[in-house]
Amino acid sequence: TPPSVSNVTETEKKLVTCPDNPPRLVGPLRIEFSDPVTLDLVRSENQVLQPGGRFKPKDCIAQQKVAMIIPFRNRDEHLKFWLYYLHPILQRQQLDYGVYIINQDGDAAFNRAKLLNIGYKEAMKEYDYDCFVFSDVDLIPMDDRNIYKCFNQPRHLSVSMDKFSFRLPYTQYFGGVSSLSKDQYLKINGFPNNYWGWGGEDDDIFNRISSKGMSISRPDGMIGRCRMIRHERDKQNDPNPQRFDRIAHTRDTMAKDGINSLTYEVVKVEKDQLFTKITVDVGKL
Ligand code: UDH
Ligand code: NGS
Repeated sequence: TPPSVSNVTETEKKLVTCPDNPPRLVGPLRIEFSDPVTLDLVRSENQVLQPGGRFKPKDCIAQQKVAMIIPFRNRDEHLKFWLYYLHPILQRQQLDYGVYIINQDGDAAFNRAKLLNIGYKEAMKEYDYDCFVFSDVDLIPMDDRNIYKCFNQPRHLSVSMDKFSFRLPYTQYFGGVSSLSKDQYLKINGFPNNYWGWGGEDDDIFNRISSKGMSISRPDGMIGRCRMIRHERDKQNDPNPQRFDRIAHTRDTMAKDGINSLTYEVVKVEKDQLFTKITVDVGKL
């Protein structure tokens, strides 16, 4: 005879897949950057995390295993805000996730898209992720219903940024925060490795997606609101004069330039409670 309900202990309860609408979401969030936060404060508020900024819900099985990939160099103040706001959001979203800071070593020209490819590769070495969220370090969602997971089509998440008056700057815009499943990412051969300096790499990614017959999924404009932490242009990230020529030829170059041609050296791996920081030598132009 089956045990009566009262005899079933917590550990015997069969875990089911987490729901499409996570029950603890709160909707619109107050996001501000006037008072700085410390890593120790963020650590004390996120004691549920496993080393490396890893989390999985305990009362259900997450729908997706998501690697959060952040391209990074010398933005520690922004990173603290990102960790402060995002960790609790991602936990309410019931994701099985890890946070990867991909830190470009040295002071040659910044290469955002190559850092994102490295994040994909390094995260896959550690766990069987099926989804990748690529987020700039200075963008914070203003509504936790903007779920940082993957969808049937590549997803653009930062659709309504304060700096663009809460609108898309142009229809094809794919910058800021995006997500691709492993299959979607591999279908486009990952991202370009040869955009040094600022601009165009996100348009190249858009071109890759549309050339493979995929479309862009987006949250609605209210749920997709987000704030950017204001900053000046970084050193070694001036506009790349080659970017217009590059994005005009994505279709010809993408088969040979991407995750299949990625080369780099890992310089250092640091496991914090809040993140895994991987310092890499990406080479130079
Ligand atoms: N990033 C770094 N360090 C750098 C450069 C870029 O961490 O030195 C990362 C970071 O995650 C950032 C992302 O790359 O969010 C995108 O780079 P960006 O913030 O420089 O790009 P954005 O378009 O700004 O936001 C361009 C300069 C705008 C100057 C405006 C002056 N008022
Ligand atoms: C486009 C850039 C994108 C950039 C977007 C928003 O012009 O890389 O502006 O830039 N494309 C090219 O330069 C080809 S922003 O207003 O955030 O500075 O993401």
